[in-house]
Amino acid sequence: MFLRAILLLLIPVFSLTAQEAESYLVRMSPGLDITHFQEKGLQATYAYPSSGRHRIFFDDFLNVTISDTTVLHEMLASGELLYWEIPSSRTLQFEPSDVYTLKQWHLRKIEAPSAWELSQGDSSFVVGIIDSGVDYMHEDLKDNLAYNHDDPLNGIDDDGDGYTDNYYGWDFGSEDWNPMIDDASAHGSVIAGIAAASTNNELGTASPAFHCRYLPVKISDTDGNIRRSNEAILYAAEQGAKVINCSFGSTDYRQSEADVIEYVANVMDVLVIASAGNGSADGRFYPAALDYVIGVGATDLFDQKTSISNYGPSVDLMAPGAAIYGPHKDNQYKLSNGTSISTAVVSGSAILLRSHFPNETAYQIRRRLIDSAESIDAMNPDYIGLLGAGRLNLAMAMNHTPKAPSSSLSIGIRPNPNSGTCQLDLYLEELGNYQLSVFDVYGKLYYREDFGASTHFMEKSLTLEHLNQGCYTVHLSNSRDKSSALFVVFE
Ligand SMILES: [Ca+2]
Ligand SMILES: [Ca+2]
Ligand SMILES: [Ca+2]
Ligand SMILES: [Ca+2]
Repeated sequence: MFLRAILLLLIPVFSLTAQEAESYLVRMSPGLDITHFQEKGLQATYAYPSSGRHRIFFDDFLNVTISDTTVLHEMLASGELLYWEIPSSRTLQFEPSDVYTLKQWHLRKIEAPSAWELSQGDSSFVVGIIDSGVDYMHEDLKDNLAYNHDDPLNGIDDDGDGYTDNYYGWDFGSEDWNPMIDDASAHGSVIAGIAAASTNNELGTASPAFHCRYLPVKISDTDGNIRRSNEAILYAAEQGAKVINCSFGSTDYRQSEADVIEYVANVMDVLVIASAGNGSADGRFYPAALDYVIGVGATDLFDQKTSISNYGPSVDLMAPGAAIYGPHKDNQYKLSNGTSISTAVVSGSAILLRSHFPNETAYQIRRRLIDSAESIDAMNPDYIGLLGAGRLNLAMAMNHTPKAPSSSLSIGIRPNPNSGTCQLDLYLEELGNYQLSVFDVYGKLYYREDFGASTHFMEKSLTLEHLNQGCYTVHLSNSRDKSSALFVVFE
Protein backbone atom coordinates (compact mmCIF):
# COMPACT_ATOMS: atom_id res chain seq x y z
CA MET A 1 0.00 0.00 0.00
CA PHE A 2 2.79 2.35 0.96
CA LEU A 3 4.75 1.53 -2.19
CA ARG A 4 1.73 2.10 -4.36
CA ALA A 5 1.14 5.54 -2.87
CA ILE A 6 4.67 6.61 -3.74
CA LEU A 7 4.33 5.40 -7.30
CA LEU A 8 1.09 7.25 -7.76
CA LEU A 9 2.75 10.36 -6.57
CA LEU A 10 5.81 9.87 -8.71
CA ILE A 11 4.36 8.77 -12.01
CA PRO A 12 2.48 11.93 -12.94
CA VAL A 13 5.52 14.08 -12.14
CA PHE A 14 7.81 11.86 -14.19
CA SER A 15 5.56 11.75 -17.23
CA LEU A 16 5.13 15.49 -17.17
CA THR A 17 8.86 16.15 -17.39
CA ALA A 18 9.49 13.28 -19.78
CA GLN A 19 7.03 14.50 -22.38
CA GLU A 20 8.57 17.91 -22.78
CA ALA A 21 11.13 17.79 -25.56
CA GLU A 22 14.11 20.03 -24.96
CA SER A 23 16.94 21.06 -27.22
CA TYR A 24 20.46 20.17 -26.06
CA LEU A 25 23.75 21.34 -27.45
CA VAL A 26 26.17 18.52 -28.25
CA ARG A 27 29.72 18.52 -29.55
CA MET A 28 30.25 15.43 -31.67
CA SER A 29 33.41 13.42 -31.61
CA PRO A 30 35.65 13.88 -34.65
CA GLY A 31 34.78 11.68 -37.62
CA LEU A 32 31.03 11.66 -36.99
CA ASP A 33 28.58 13.84 -38.84
CA ILE A 34 24.98 14.88 -38.49
CA THR A 35 23.66 11.85 -40.43
CA HIS A 36 24.95 9.57 -37.67
CA PHE A 37 22.48 11.22 -35.31
CA GLN A 38 19.66 11.32 -37.82
CA GLU A 39 20.13 7.61 -38.56
CA LYS A 40 19.60 6.95 -34.86
CA GLY A 41 16.21 8.65 -35.22
CA LEU A 42 17.30 11.77 -33.34
CA GLN A 43 16.09 15.18 -34.32
CA ALA A 44 19.39 16.95 -34.92
CA THR A 45 20.24 20.24 -36.60
CA TYR A 46 23.47 22.18 -36.98
CA ALA A 47 23.85 24.47 -33.98
CA TYR A 48 26.13 26.96 -35.76
CA PRO A 49 25.30 26.98 -39.47
CA SER A 50 28.17 28.15 -41.60
CA SER A 51 29.01 28.11 -45.26
CA GLY A 52 32.67 29.00 -44.95
CA ARG A 53 35.92 27.19 -44.30
CA HIS A 54 35.29 27.26 -40.55
CA ARG A 55 32.67 24.53 -41.02
CA ILE A 56 35.27 22.01 -39.87
CA PHE A 57 34.86 23.46 -36.39
CA PHE A 58 31.24 24.69 -36.57
CA ASP A 59 29.73 21.45 -37.88
CA ASP A 60 30.77 19.46 -34.81
CA PHE A 61 28.09 21.28 -32.80
CA LEU A 62 24.49 20.08 -33.06
CA ASN A 63 21.21 20.90 -31.42
CA VAL A 64 19.49 17.64 -30.51
CA THR A 65 15.84 17.81 -29.48
CA ILE A 66 14.75 14.95 -27.24
CA SER A 67 12.47 14.32 -24.31
CA ASP A 68 14.80 12.02 -22.39
CA THR A 69 18.53 12.63 -21.93
CA THR A 70 19.37 8.94 -21.42
CA VAL A 71 20.52 8.68 -25.02
CA LEU A 72 22.93 11.61 -24.50
CA HIS A 73 24.44 9.93 -21.44
CA GLU A 74 24.85 6.74 -23.51
CA MET A 75 26.44 8.53 -26.45
CA LEU A 76 28.83 10.32 -24.13
CA ALA A 77 29.79 6.99 -22.54
CA SER A 78 30.30 5.36 -25.95
CA GLY A 79 32.54 8.20 -27.14
CA GLU A 80 30.18 9.54 -29.78
CA LEU A 81 30.01 12.88 -27.97
CA LEU A 82 32.74 15.04 -26.48
CA TYR A 83 30.10 16.64 -24.27
CA TRP A 84 26.51 17.81 -24.12
CA GLU A 85 25.00 20.79 -22.40
CA ILE A 86 21.66 21.97 -21.12
CA PRO A 87 20.92 25.37 -22.64
CA SER A 88 21.40 28.06 -20.03
CA SER A 89 20.58 31.70 -20.31
CA ARG A 90 22.67 34.76 -19.67
CA THR A 91 21.65 38.12 -18.30
CA LEU A 92 22.56 41.51 -19.67
CA GLN A 93 24.73 43.61 -17.38
CA PHE A 94 22.93 46.89 -17.27
CA GLU A 95 21.60 49.31 -14.69
CA PRO A 96 19.48 51.94 -16.43
CA SER A 97 19.45 55.45 -15.07
CA ASP A 98 17.35 58.40 -16.12
CA VAL A 99 19.21 61.06 -14.23
CA TYR A 100 22.24 62.79 -15.70
CA THR A 101 24.35 65.70 -14.71
CA LEU A 102 27.66 64.95 -16.44
CA LYS A 103 28.16 64.14 -20.09
CA GLN A 104 30.72 61.68 -21.44
CA TRP A 105 33.32 62.23 -18.75
CA HIS A 106 34.56 58.74 -19.62
CA LEU A 107 36.12 59.82 -22.92
CA ARG A 108 38.33 62.37 -21.15
CA LYS A 109 39.18 59.86 -18.41
CA ILE A 110 40.53 57.33 -20.92
CA GLU A 111 42.21 60.19 -22.87
CA ALA A 112 40.34 59.34 -26.05
CA PRO A 113 40.88 62.83 -27.55
CA SER A 114 44.68 62.32 -27.43
CA ALA A 115 44.30 58.92 -29.08
CA TRP A 116 42.11 60.42 -31.82
CA GLU A 117 44.91 62.82 -32.69
CA LEU A 118 46.86 59.76 -33.82
CA SER A 119 44.00 57.78 -35.30
CA GLN A 120 40.31 58.25 -36.04
CA GLY A 121 39.69 54.72 -37.14
CA ASP A 122 38.89 53.04 -40.40
CA SER A 123 35.32 52.15 -41.37
CA SER A 124 36.41 48.70 -42.55
CA PHE A 125 37.08 47.70 -38.92
CA VAL A 126 34.01 46.35 -37.18
CA VAL A 127 33.09 45.64 -33.57
CA GLY A 128 30.40 42.97 -33.19
CA ILE A 129 27.73 43.89 -30.62
CA ILE A 130 26.20 40.65 -29.27
CA ASP A 131 23.24 42.02 -27.36
CA SER A 132 19.57 42.92 -27.42
CA GLY A 133 18.31 44.73 -30.53
CA VAL A 134 19.76 48.03 -31.70
CA ASP A 135 17.70 51.02 -32.77
CA TYR A 136 19.81 51.47 -35.89
CA MET A 137 17.55 54.31 -37.08
CA HIS A 138 18.86 56.41 -34.17
CA GLU A 139 20.50 59.55 -35.57
CA ASP A 140 23.85 58.71 -33.94
CA LEU A 141 23.77 54.96 -34.81
CA LYS A 142 22.52 54.83 -38.41
CA ASP A 143 25.75 55.89 -40.12
CA ASN A 144 28.23 53.71 -38.24
CA LEU A 145 26.46 50.39 -38.82
CA ALA A 146 28.48 47.89 -40.86
CA TYR A 147 25.82 47.39 -43.52
CA ASN A 148 26.25 44.25 -45.62
CA HIS A 149 25.75 45.73 -49.06
CA ASP A 150 26.19 42.28 -50.62
CA ASP A 151 22.82 41.13 -49.31
CA PRO A 152 20.08 43.75 -49.78
CA LEU A 153 16.54 43.15 -48.52
CA ASN A 154 14.95 41.18 -51.37
CA GLY A 155 14.15 37.76 -49.91
CA ILE A 156 17.27 36.19 -51.48
CA ASP A 157 20.55 35.24 -49.82
CA ASP A 158 22.54 37.24 -52.40
CA ASP A 159 25.93 36.67 -50.79
CA GLY A 160 25.28 32.97 -50.17
CA ASP A 161 26.38 32.99 -46.53
CA GLY A 162 23.33 31.09 -45.29
CA TYR A 163 21.60 34.16 -43.86
CA THR A 164 18.94 35.64 -46.12
CA ASP A 165 18.95 39.45 -46.16
CA ASN A 166 21.52 39.90 -43.41
CA TYR A 167 21.89 43.50 -44.47
CA TYR A 168 21.76 45.05 -40.99
CA GLY A 169 23.19 42.12 -39.03
CA TRP A 170 21.23 39.17 -37.69
CA ASP A 171 18.66 38.37 -35.01
CA PHE A 172 19.34 35.02 -33.33
CA GLY A 173 16.80 35.81 -30.59
CA SER A 174 13.80 36.03 -32.90
CA GLU A 175 15.42 34.14 -35.81
CA ASP A 176 15.02 36.78 -38.46
CA TRP A 177 17.11 39.23 -40.49
CA ASN A 178 16.17 42.26 -38.44
CA PRO A 179 18.27 43.09 -35.35
CA MET A 180 16.07 46.13 -34.62
CA ILE A 181 15.11 46.62 -30.98
CA ASP A 182 11.88 44.69 -30.30
CA ASP A 183 11.58 44.55 -26.52
CA ALA A 184 11.54 47.17 -23.78
CA SER A 185 15.29 47.10 -23.24
CA ALA A 186 17.47 49.68 -24.95
CA HIS A 187 20.53 47.72 -23.82
CA GLY A 188 21.83 46.91 -27.31
CA SER A 189 21.37 50.48 -28.53
CA VAL A 190 23.26 51.83 -25.56
CA ILE A 191 26.13 49.36 -25.98
CA ALA A 192 26.43 50.00 -29.72
CA GLY A 193 26.40 53.73 -29.06
CA ILE A 194 28.92 53.79 -26.21
CA ALA A 195 31.30 51.65 -28.29
CA ALA A 196 30.75 53.06 -31.76
CA ALA A 197 28.34 56.01 -32.09
CA SER A 198 29.07 58.28 -35.04
CA THR A 199 31.77 60.65 -33.88
CA ASN A 200 32.52 64.17 -35.06
CA ASN A 201 29.18 64.29 -36.91
CA GLU A 202 27.93 67.40 -35.09
CA LEU A 203 25.24 65.26 -33.48
CA GLY A 204 24.69 63.57 -30.15
CA THR A 205 27.64 61.81 -28.61
CA ALA A 206 31.14 60.59 -29.45
CA SER A 207 32.57 57.08 -29.09
CA PRO A 208 36.10 55.68 -28.81
CA ALA A 209 35.64 53.77 -32.10
CA PHE A 210 35.28 57.06 -34.02
CA HIS A 211 35.03 55.97 -37.70
CA CYS A 212 35.10 52.21 -37.00
CA ARG A 213 31.73 50.51 -37.36
CA TYR A 214 29.52 48.22 -35.34
CA LEU A 215 27.63 45.06 -36.33
CA PRO A 216 24.41 44.40 -34.43
CA VAL A 217 23.86 40.72 -33.62
CA LYS A 218 20.74 40.29 -31.56
CA ILE A 219 20.44 37.44 -29.05
CA SER A 220 17.40 38.51 -27.03
CA ASP A 221 13.90 37.32 -27.85
CA THR A 222 10.85 39.54 -27.40
CA ASP A 223 10.73 38.58 -23.70
CA GLY A 224 14.34 39.64 -23.20
CA ASN A 225 15.72 36.08 -22.78
CA ILE A 226 19.11 35.43 -24.34
CA ARG A 227 20.24 31.98 -25.39
CA ARG A 228 22.16 31.77 -28.65
CA SER A 229 25.28 33.72 -27.81
CA ASN A 230 27.70 31.10 -29.19
CA GLU A 231 26.11 31.25 -32.62
CA ALA A 232 26.10 35.03 -32.48
CA ILE A 233 29.80 35.16 -31.61
CA LEU A 234 30.67 32.81 -34.50
CA TYR A 235 28.44 34.82 -36.84
CA ALA A 236 30.12 38.12 -35.95
CA ALA A 237 33.56 36.56 -36.38
CA GLU A 238 32.62 35.09 -39.78
CA GLN A 239 31.31 38.46 -40.89
CA GLY A 240 34.75 39.89 -40.15
CA ALA A 241 34.35 41.59 -36.77
CA LYS A 242 37.84 41.96 -35.24
CA VAL A 243 36.48 42.79 -31.78
CA ILE A 244 33.37 41.24 -30.20
CA ASN A 245 31.51 42.87 -27.31
CA CYS A 246 29.76 40.52 -24.88
CA SER A 247 27.96 42.65 -22.30
CA PHE A 248 26.28 39.61 -20.81
CA GLY A 249 27.10 36.58 -18.76
CA SER A 250 26.34 34.37 -15.82
CA THR A 251 28.16 32.37 -13.17
CA ASP A 252 27.58 29.12 -15.16
CA TYR A 253 30.60 27.77 -17.00
CA ARG A 254 29.76 26.34 -20.42
CA GLN A 255 32.30 24.17 -22.26
CA SER A 256 30.84 25.11 -25.66
CA GLU A 257 31.27 28.81 -24.91
CA ALA A 258 34.90 28.25 -23.91
CA ASP A 259 35.50 26.21 -27.10
CA VAL A 260 33.84 28.77 -29.37
CA ILE A 261 35.73 31.70 -27.88
CA GLU A 262 39.05 29.84 -27.95
CA TYR A 263 38.40 29.15 -31.64
CA VAL A 264 37.49 32.71 -32.66
CA ALA A 265 40.40 34.13 -30.65
CA ASN A 266 43.03 31.64 -31.81
CA VAL A 267 42.01 30.73 -35.33
CA MET A 268 39.96 33.74 -36.46
CA ASP A 269 42.09 36.33 -34.63
CA VAL A 270 39.18 38.05 -32.88
CA LEU A 271 39.46 39.92 -29.58
CA VAL A 272 36.52 39.08 -27.29
CA ILE A 273 35.63 41.53 -24.53
CA ALA A 274 33.06 40.72 -21.85
CA SER A 275 31.54 42.26 -18.76
CA ALA A 276 32.72 41.00 -15.38
CA GLY A 277 29.17 41.25 -14.02
CA ASN A 278 27.17 43.48 -11.71
CA GLY A 279 26.97 41.27 -8.64
CA SER A 280 29.40 43.12 -6.30
CA ALA A 281 31.08 39.71 -6.10
CA ASP A 282 34.51 38.22 -6.62
CA GLY A 283 33.45 34.90 -8.13
CA ARG A 284 33.92 33.71 -11.68
CA PHE A 285 31.52 35.20 -14.21
CA TYR A 286 31.41 33.85 -17.78
CA PRO A 287 32.45 34.49 -20.48
CA ALA A 288 34.50 37.26 -18.79
CA ALA A 289 36.54 34.79 -16.70
CA LEU A 290 37.55 32.63 -19.70
CA ASP A 291 41.06 32.64 -21.15
CA TYR A 292 41.24 34.72 -24.33
CA VAL A 293 38.55 37.11 -23.05
CA ILE A 294 39.20 40.54 -21.59
CA GLY A 295 36.88 40.71 -18.56
CA VAL A 296 35.92 44.28 -17.73
CA GLY A 297 34.84 45.79 -14.40
CA ALA A 298 33.40 49.27 -13.87
CA THR A 299 34.87 52.40 -12.31
CA ASP A 300 33.41 55.83 -11.57
CA LEU A 301 34.61 59.38 -12.17
CA PHE A 302 37.02 59.05 -9.25
CA ASP A 303 38.51 55.74 -10.47
CA GLN A 304 36.83 53.85 -7.69
CA LYS A 305 35.26 50.50 -8.38
CA THR A 306 31.50 51.04 -8.63
CA SER A 307 29.57 49.36 -5.84
CA ILE A 308 27.87 46.88 -8.21
CA SER A 309 30.92 45.86 -10.25
CA ASN A 310 32.32 42.38 -9.74
CA TYR A 311 36.05 42.11 -9.02
CA GLY A 312 38.70 39.44 -8.72
CA PRO A 313 39.14 36.51 -11.15
CA SER A 314 36.69 37.78 -13.80
CA VAL A 315 38.44 41.14 -14.19
CA ASP A 316 41.39 41.82 -16.49
CA LEU A 317 40.78 45.53 -16.94
CA MET A 318 38.61 48.27 -15.43
CA ALA A 319 36.90 51.02 -17.44
CA PRO A 320 34.39 53.79 -16.80
CA GLY A 321 30.92 52.39 -16.12
CA ALA A 322 29.02 54.88 -13.98
CA ALA A 323 26.81 57.67 -15.31
CA ILE A 324 28.02 57.14 -18.86
CA TYR A 325 26.16 59.33 -21.33
CA GLY A 326 25.34 57.83 -24.71
CA PRO A 327 22.69 57.03 -27.31
CA HIS A 328 19.51 55.32 -26.13
CA LYS A 329 16.54 54.51 -28.39
CA ASP A 330 14.24 56.82 -30.39
CA ASN A 331 16.93 59.49 -30.91
CA GLN A 332 17.27 59.89 -27.16
CA TYR A 333 20.47 60.03 -25.08
CA LYS A 334 20.69 58.85 -21.50
CA LEU A 335 23.02 57.95 -18.67
CA SER A 336 23.77 54.29 -18.00
CA ASN A 337 25.71 52.32 -15.42
CA GLY A 338 27.22 48.89 -15.13
CA THR A 339 29.92 46.56 -16.40
CA SER A 340 28.03 46.27 -19.71
CA ILE A 341 28.82 49.91 -20.29
CA SER A 342 32.47 49.68 -19.25
CA THR A 343 32.82 46.70 -21.60
CA ALA A 344 31.53 48.81 -24.49
CA VAL A 345 34.08 51.53 -23.66
CA VAL A 346 36.85 48.92 -23.95
CA SER A 347 35.41 47.38 -27.15
CA GLY A 348 35.19 50.75 -28.88
CA SER A 349 38.78 51.44 -27.82
CA ALA A 350 39.96 48.01 -28.96
CA ILE A 351 38.56 48.38 -32.47
CA LEU A 352 40.24 51.79 -32.83
CA LEU A 353 43.54 50.13 -31.84
CA ARG A 354 43.00 47.27 -34.28
CA SER A 355 42.43 49.73 -37.13
CA HIS A 356 45.54 51.71 -36.19
CA PHE A 357 47.70 48.56 -35.84
CA PRO A 358 46.25 46.31 -38.55
CA ASN A 359 49.25 43.97 -38.48
CA GLU A 360 48.96 43.21 -34.79
CA THR A 361 47.07 40.14 -33.64
CA ALA A 362 44.16 40.08 -31.23
CA TYR A 363 46.60 38.91 -28.59
CA GLN A 364 48.93 41.87 -29.20
CA ILE A 365 46.05 44.35 -28.98
CA ARG A 366 44.96 42.66 -25.76
CA ARG A 367 48.47 43.18 -24.36
CA ARG A 368 48.38 46.85 -25.41
CA LEU A 369 45.13 47.42 -23.52
CA ILE A 370 46.22 45.55 -20.41
CA ASP A 371 49.91 46.49 -20.21
CA SER A 372 49.18 50.22 -20.58
CA ALA A 373 46.39 50.35 -17.97
CA GLU A 374 46.66 52.93 -15.19
CA SER A 375 46.96 51.63 -11.67
CA ILE A 376 43.98 52.64 -9.55
CA ASP A 377 45.06 50.81 -6.40
CA ALA A 378 45.44 54.08 -4.48
CA MET A 379 41.75 54.85 -5.02
CA ASN A 380 40.67 51.32 -4.12
CA PRO A 381 42.55 50.24 -1.00
CA ASP A 382 40.02 47.49 -0.32
CA TYR A 383 40.53 45.91 -3.75
CA ILE A 384 44.30 45.81 -4.21
CA GLY A 385 45.13 43.10 -6.75
CA LEU A 386 41.44 42.48 -7.53
CA LEU A 387 40.87 45.01 -10.32
CA GLY A 388 42.92 43.40 -13.08
CA ALA A 389 45.67 45.56 -14.53
CA GLY A 390 43.90 48.82 -13.66
CA ARG A 391 41.83 51.32 -15.63
CA LEU A 392 41.87 51.63 -19.41
CA ASN A 393 43.79 54.53 -20.91
CA LEU A 394 43.27 54.58 -24.69
CA ALA A 395 45.98 57.15 -25.41
CA MET A 396 48.53 55.10 -23.47
CA ALA A 397 47.42 51.93 -25.24
CA MET A 398 47.94 53.70 -28.56
CA ASN A 399 51.42 54.90 -27.57
CA HIS A 400 52.43 51.70 -25.81
CA THR A 401 55.61 50.00 -26.94
CA PRO A 402 54.79 46.30 -26.89
CA LYS A 403 57.16 44.16 -24.92
CA ALA A 404 57.97 40.63 -25.91
CA PRO A 405 54.98 38.34 -25.28
CA SER A 406 54.24 38.51 -21.57
CA SER A 407 54.16 34.77 -21.35
CA SER A 408 57.70 33.52 -21.73
CA LEU A 409 56.49 31.22 -24.53
CA SER A 410 54.18 31.80 -27.43
CA ILE A 411 53.19 30.03 -30.62
CA GLY A 412 51.88 31.46 -33.88
CA ILE A 413 50.54 29.14 -36.60
CA ARG A 414 50.39 30.00 -40.32
CA PRO A 415 48.25 29.30 -42.26
CA ASN A 416 45.35 28.37 -40.07
CA PRO A 417 43.28 26.39 -41.05
CA ASN A 418 45.83 24.31 -42.98
CA SER A 419 46.11 20.92 -44.63
CA GLY A 420 48.55 19.49 -42.09
CA THR A 421 51.53 21.51 -43.25
CA CYS A 422 52.14 24.78 -41.50
CA GLN A 423 54.73 27.19 -40.21
CA LEU A 424 55.14 27.71 -36.46
CA ASP A 425 56.45 31.02 -35.12
CA LEU A 426 57.91 30.31 -31.70
CA TYR A 427 58.87 33.04 -29.22
CA LEU A 428 61.10 31.62 -26.51
CA GLU A 429 62.20 33.89 -23.70
CA GLU A 430 64.52 31.25 -22.34
CA LEU A 431 67.06 29.36 -24.44
CA GLY A 432 67.53 25.65 -23.89
CA ASN A 433 65.52 22.49 -24.32
CA TYR A 434 61.88 22.42 -25.38
CA GLN A 435 59.28 19.85 -26.22
CA LEU A 436 56.74 20.40 -28.98
CA SER A 437 53.71 18.12 -29.24
CA VAL A 438 50.45 17.94 -31.17
CA PHE A 439 47.24 16.52 -29.69
CA ASP A 440 43.70 16.09 -30.94
CA VAL A 441 40.60 17.07 -28.96
CA TYR A 442 40.75 13.82 -26.97
CA GLY A 443 44.32 14.48 -25.93
CA LYS A 444 45.68 11.76 -28.25
CA LEU A 445 49.29 12.47 -29.20
CA TYR A 446 50.06 12.82 -32.93
CA TYR A 447 53.50 14.33 -32.93
CA ARG A 448 56.34 14.98 -30.54
CA GLU A 449 59.67 16.65 -31.02
CA ASP A 450 62.37 17.68 -28.58
CA PHE A 451 64.58 20.51 -29.69
CA GLY A 452 67.12 22.94 -28.35
CA ALA A 453 66.57 26.68 -28.79
CA SER A 454 69.60 28.84 -29.44
CA THR A 455 67.59 31.90 -30.55
CA HIS A 456 64.58 33.61 -28.99
CA PHE A 457 62.53 33.51 -32.17
CA MET A 458 62.32 30.34 -34.25
CA GLU A 459 60.36 29.47 -37.35
CA LYS A 460 59.60 25.79 -37.62
CA SER A 461 57.94 23.90 -40.43
CA LEU A 462 55.52 21.24 -39.29
CA THR A 463 54.26 18.55 -41.63
CA LEU A 464 51.75 16.13 -40.21
CA GLU A 465 50.63 13.45 -42.62
CA HIS A 466 47.46 11.40 -42.39
CA LEU A 467 45.73 13.78 -40.02
CA ASN A 468 41.95 13.66 -40.16
CA GLN A 469 40.09 16.87 -40.75
CA GLY A 470 39.48 18.54 -37.39
CA CYS A 471 40.82 20.63 -34.52
CA TYR A 472 44.25 20.06 -32.96
CA THR A 473 46.37 21.72 -30.30
CA VAL A 474 50.10 22.42 -30.39
CA HIS A 475 51.75 22.33 -26.96
CA LEU A 476 55.13 23.88 -26.32
CA SER A 477 56.88 23.46 -23.00
CA ASN A 478 60.16 23.56 -21.17
CA SER A 479 60.86 22.64 -17.57
CA ARG A 480 59.36 25.91 -16.29
CA ASP A 481 56.57 27.00 -18.58
CA LYS A 482 54.10 25.88 -21.22
CA SER A 483 51.93 27.37 -23.92
CA SER A 484 49.46 26.05 -26.46
CA ALA A 485 47.67 27.09 -29.63
CA LEU A 486 44.77 25.71 -31.62
CA PHE A 487 44.77 24.90 -35.30
CA VAL A 488 42.39 23.36 -37.80
CA VAL A 489 43.20 20.78 -40.48
CA PHE A 490 41.05 20.44 -43.57
CA GLU A 491 41.43 17.71 -46.13
CA1 LIG B 1 23.31 36.57 -46.66
CA1 LIG C 1 19.13 39.64 -50.08
CA1 LIG D 1 13.99 40.75 -35.34
CA1 LIG E 1 27.80 61.68 -32.71
